[in-house]
Amino acid sequence: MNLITFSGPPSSGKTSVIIKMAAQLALKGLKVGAVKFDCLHTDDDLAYERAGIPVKKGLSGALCPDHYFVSNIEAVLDWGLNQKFDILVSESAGLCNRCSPYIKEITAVCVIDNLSGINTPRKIGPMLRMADVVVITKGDIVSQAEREVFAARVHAVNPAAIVMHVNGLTGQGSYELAGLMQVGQKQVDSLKGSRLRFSMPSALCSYCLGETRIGASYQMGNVRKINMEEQP
Ligand SMILES: Nc1nc2c(ncn2[C@@H]2O[C@H](COP(=O)(O)OP(=O)(O)OP(=O)(O)O)[C@@H](O)[C@H]2O)c(=O)[nH]1
Ligand SMILES: [Zn+2]
Ligand SMILES: [Zn+2]
Repeated sequence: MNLITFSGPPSSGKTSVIIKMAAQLALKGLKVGAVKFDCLHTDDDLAYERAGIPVKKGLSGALCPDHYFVSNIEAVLDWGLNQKFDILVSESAGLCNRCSPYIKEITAVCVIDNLSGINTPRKIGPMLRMADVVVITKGDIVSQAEREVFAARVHAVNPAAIVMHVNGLTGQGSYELAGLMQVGQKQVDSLKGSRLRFSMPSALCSYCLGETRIGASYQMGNVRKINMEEQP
């Protein structure tokens, strides 16, 4: 089975793109399954079901969804293997701009949309910087000039990535994406010994553990203070 990890900011079009891509892969006789990792709520499972794609979902609650992803991806992989999928796609809510769910040697796709603003590529960290493929959506609602500036900003942050334009509504570009996903894919039957592409920063402070009180005496662990003097 192939494993592909998709990530990207909220509402960037991940589910839409994955569903359009899966339809192209189904035309080639490939069985695709999906898993959605999110924080508090998702209806993506319903969208996948409507599209005839078997799906599991996991909600991380108070944890960073990317940390939760890592702790659960092996169980999900086993599910995919039992279901005999040809391709298992994981979709992670890109809520934590410090982290990313990408694993070395497992194809990593970042979905980012033209509407998010031209500074977004610089803000979203390893999710974009460490992706193999960057899919840009919503090109239909911006001008050609905006599309070009946005793509150039993406390229500046991740020059090694293959950048593709996909319309999540019409599916335009999904044929090419499906083709790309089949190139050089490795069969994964276990993630034993695999490593993340990026060591996720530990943010273990009192507030990670549920503290609500404000004040220095409640702040323990990994606490960092803003330098007020350094700034004009
Ligand atoms: N105009 C336009 N709308 C799009 C495109 N791709 C997705 N959308 C719309 O954008 C909205 C969000 O799309 P989703 O596919 O749910 O995005 P997502 O990244 O999976 O969202 P979350 O998983 O909730 O973070 C939906 O209303 C889609 O119909 C596109 O290329 N063009
Ligand atoms: Zn989604
Ligand atoms: Zn995180």
